[in-house]
Amino acid sequence: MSRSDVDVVVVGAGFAGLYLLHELRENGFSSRVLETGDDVGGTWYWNRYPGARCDISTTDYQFTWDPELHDEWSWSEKHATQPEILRYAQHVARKHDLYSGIDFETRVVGAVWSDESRKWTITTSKGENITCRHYVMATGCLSMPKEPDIPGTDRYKGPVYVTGRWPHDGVDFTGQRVAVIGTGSSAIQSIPLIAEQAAELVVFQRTPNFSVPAHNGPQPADRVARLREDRGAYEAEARLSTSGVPIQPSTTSALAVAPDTAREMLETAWQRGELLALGATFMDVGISRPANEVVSDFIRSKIASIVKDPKTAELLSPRGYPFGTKRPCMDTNYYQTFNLPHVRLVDLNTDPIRSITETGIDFGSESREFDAIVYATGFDAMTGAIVAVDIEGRDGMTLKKKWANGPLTYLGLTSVGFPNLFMITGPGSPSVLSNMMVSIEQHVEWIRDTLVSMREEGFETIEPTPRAEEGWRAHCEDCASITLFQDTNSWYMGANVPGKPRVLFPYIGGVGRYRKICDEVTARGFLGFELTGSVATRCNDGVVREIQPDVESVLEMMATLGLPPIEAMSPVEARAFSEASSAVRPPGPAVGEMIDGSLPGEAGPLEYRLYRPASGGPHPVVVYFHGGGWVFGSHVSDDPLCRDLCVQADVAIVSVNYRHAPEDRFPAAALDGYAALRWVAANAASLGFDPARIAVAGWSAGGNVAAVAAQMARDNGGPELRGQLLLTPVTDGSRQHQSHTDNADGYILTKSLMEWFWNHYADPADRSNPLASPLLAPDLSGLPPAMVVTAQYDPLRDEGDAYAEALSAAGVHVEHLRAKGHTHTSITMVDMLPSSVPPRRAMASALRRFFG
Ligand code: NA7
Repeated sequence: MSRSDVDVVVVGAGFAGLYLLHELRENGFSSRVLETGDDVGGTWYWNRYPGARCDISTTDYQFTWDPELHDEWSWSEKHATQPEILRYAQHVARKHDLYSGIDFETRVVGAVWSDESRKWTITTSKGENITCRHYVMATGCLSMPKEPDIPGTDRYKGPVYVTGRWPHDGVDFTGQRVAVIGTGSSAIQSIPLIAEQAAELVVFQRTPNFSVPAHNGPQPADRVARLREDRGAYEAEARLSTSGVPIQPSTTSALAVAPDTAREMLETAWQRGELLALGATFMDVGISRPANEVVSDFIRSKIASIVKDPKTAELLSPRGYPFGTKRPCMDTNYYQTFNLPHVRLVDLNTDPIRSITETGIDFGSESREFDAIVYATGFDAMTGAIVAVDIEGRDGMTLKKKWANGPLTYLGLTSVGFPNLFMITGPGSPSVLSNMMVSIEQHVEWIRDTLVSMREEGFETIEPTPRAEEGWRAHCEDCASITLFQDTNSWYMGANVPGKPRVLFPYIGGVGRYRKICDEVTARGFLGFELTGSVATRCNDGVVREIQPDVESVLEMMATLGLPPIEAMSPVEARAFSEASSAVRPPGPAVGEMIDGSLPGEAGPLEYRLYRPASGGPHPVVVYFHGGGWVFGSHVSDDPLCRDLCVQADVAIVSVNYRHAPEDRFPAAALDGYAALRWVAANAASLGFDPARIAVAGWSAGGNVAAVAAQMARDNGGPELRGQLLLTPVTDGSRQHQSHTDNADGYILTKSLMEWFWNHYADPADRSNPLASPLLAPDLSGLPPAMVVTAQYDPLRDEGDAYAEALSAAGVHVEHLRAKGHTHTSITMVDMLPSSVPPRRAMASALRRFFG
């Protein structure tokens, strides 16, 4: 085969390009690797600024695919310097004869797909056209320095240095007046070393960063020991971890420990000198602002204890954004450097740069001369290098145009309209939120296995489907929206480059989850991809992940507990089990007042709990019915949900117990529900409620009781209701709906558990009675406005949907929320699942609307 027509063209000879070249050769694919630089190394080739180091320990930041490397190469430090990592890359390239497969000093200037030939044509800076079946961008996430967006940059006559394009023979700042603009990782690593040489150093800071000490030295003893003991297990754990470094995830909330204990735990993490240690101390640092503040406060206190001038310490202290939502930094003596008399910090928020001048910088009310200016202003991250060249896919569409509002990919690996184009650590993959080595190896192996599989099956093209790509975008957004990342101006969000779309570019669901998803895509016959070849075409269209990521984590955690199915228990055992589970959940928000009492039910007293908001009354009131399949639960079993609705909707809630089956079967619960509603309405004024504003609400079987109570109120002369809020309600005892099959198992409420509930509650003959199955009522007109919430992964989904549709068809005003990615129980999990907040917020808004 000629060099101008190969199976695969790879752009970039960093760690990704090197490993991919090796794997392509091993598997008999012809290839060309094109590299702009004159040597291998990628990031570690370009970023030669003083102090450049990897922030991940050398026990973890190294290849695993060649086990011999572990014996041949020994790292001299815990965090390797740039020259050492570059030597490592060169060693790997020499050992595996990879230099011979790379065209150096060769840039790609164009790439065009042809549907006719089913090939890409790549044009290089050397004027060569190379055709290839597959085109892989191994261009790195932080390889395109950001254009300087500071006025007057081209006026300055002295030497200018950009951290990401540092001169190969180094720079001597001895005796010079130096300006450093920027305080990200590159600046934080280089400033202490530049300060050692410079006569005067002025640091221009726009946003302070959180930095933790590297405590560099030998490799961490505990990790070395684990590697020696069982390297395979260690590496496997890294691959399935959250960030690509084996760290046991915390199960402790930062808010659940005493402040002194939290400090001690954080001090231990601080002393470890590992980038991820502080964030991993508590389970909720990334998702809860108050929990994050515990860590942020700790770091600020450290800064205050290191930096002698309190004003400078305060300027260096990040405020207003959560720890971890901008890339945290690691340093050696960064904060200490500001104690040196010749080092000064300028806050650009109070003293902005007016202009770079011929001889220095005009800022605030000052003009200063400098002998050198260092731009440590960062990168056009994640997408900059990919869209730098117009990659023209099908129908003349370029990736740049397609991504104008944010990158659209399937798995961060591929994109619709660009057949046979692969990105390594592309946007939509864990990439910069992970140990890059782990993510690079996973992507290389996935691409390799995909190409081998296509060749074996006679396929020539692979391209994701629009549905799969949109599904992946939505999943990435679901993952991002439960974190604190979205409110911070970071390069993760594209916020550092003017005009760049604002989305979270990397996938934040975790390395392990991501790997499992990619493996699942392959195992399900390339789910979400269309494959074509001269012999066949195949398309398994679909969305690989729709469940909310935090809901999935809870299900995974529960699966590991191996709990017995409730339907194997007696009702008494099931009640005890339900109470025990309730005892360990977060309580929910504080309300103004809680009063327990009893009211007359249909056949005797019923307990209730009244939740009253702290605001002044009289409040509208919601009569609430708990879940528990008519068998278990009580007036207090949905306590967190009731508190949440009370606070968010600013309404009073009266949560009512009702008689339970099997002791009291149908229609006991329905009759008690209606009796309780009548009693609350009759006593509304004396209880401090607004008697004109009453609604019903309920979850699950309680949703059934609420819906039935609303029908009974309509048919029996009141009370008049302003609304009904039904959360994943039971509406139809026939259980013929498709969701009972689709979601039969695996989502806590199972098909067989639902059957167990019905068997305890009602005889088959009774189940078609509208008091058991409100969906089967002959007439649904004249009912109060409704909000019906159904969950995608709930056996009851379709009967809830059907009730919403039937109400609407009968002329009832209905708000119907289909909660994507949720289960029967997840929306009730207050303070446990961030993804359940929006549906509950919508429920509270509906209550407010009911009451005007
Ligand atoms: P970063 O982390 O993007 O840091 C760039 C820094 O430059 C940051 O402090 C920026 O402030 C600052 N900056 C950028 N533009 C300007 C302008 N116009 N004026 C003033 N200050 C500016 O890049 P690094 O190279 O340090 O690190 C990149 C990654 O490499 C790092 O996270 C590791 O993953 C390795 P801002 O915060 O935007 O206000």
